[in-house]
Amino acid sequence: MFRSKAEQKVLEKGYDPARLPPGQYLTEKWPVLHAGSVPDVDLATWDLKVWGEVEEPLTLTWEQLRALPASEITLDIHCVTRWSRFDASFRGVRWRELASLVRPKPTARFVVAHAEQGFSSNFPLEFLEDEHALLAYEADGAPLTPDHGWPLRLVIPRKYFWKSAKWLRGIELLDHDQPGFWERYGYHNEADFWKEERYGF
Ligand SMILES: Nc1nc2c(c(=O)[nH]1)N[C@H]1C(S)=C(S)[C@@H](COP(=O)(O)O)O[C@H]1N2
Ligand SMILES: [Mo]
Repeated sequence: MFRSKAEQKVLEKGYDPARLPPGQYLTEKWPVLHAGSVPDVDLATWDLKVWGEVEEPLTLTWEQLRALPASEITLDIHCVTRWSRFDASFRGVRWRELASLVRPKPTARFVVAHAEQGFSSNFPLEFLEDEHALLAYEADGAPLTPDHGWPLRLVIPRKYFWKSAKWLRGIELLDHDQPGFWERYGYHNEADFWKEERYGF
């Protein structure tokens, strides 16, 4: 059976090559990728807002967020620039902890994640409800570093990693889809890495 160089490397490292989506290669480092600069964040004034199609809009301080029950996930992450990292682990808060506070309306079907400096990303609400989705403040057993999104980043499964907004400050629920930052620049709206939905609609 023919295997690409990228698949051979995955095999050599002892992983199942079926974990590597088309057009990706495995990296053991964790590359840093974003538009703009790493924001200065002051936890004393930081907050997280949840609003839109919800019964009870919410603003959480850092202490309030950290007081919510924590969960851990492990998943493979895939950047549209073709690097993949296996078994990335994150610790943080599941959406359901916030959902029980804000109570999404039945009309809530889509999400816009809002980050510092105007970055945003969009996806259907079911991806936030996924058991592998997280609002994460730790990665690989340590607090997020500033360049990976400290103090809080999203982790959205089954989509290219650009949907996983770093420096998260808000979750907006909508009854319609609304393109985010990279989506407006021509990145694919769905971003399913198994279907290679990289650019274009
Ligand atoms: N706020 C913000 N989040 C962002 C981005 C960004 O430009 N700004 N880039 C995205 C992209 S394209 C990728 S691949 C991942 C990279 O996360 P990492 O730097 O932790 O690997 O962050 C995503 N989240
Ligand atoms: Mo990316």
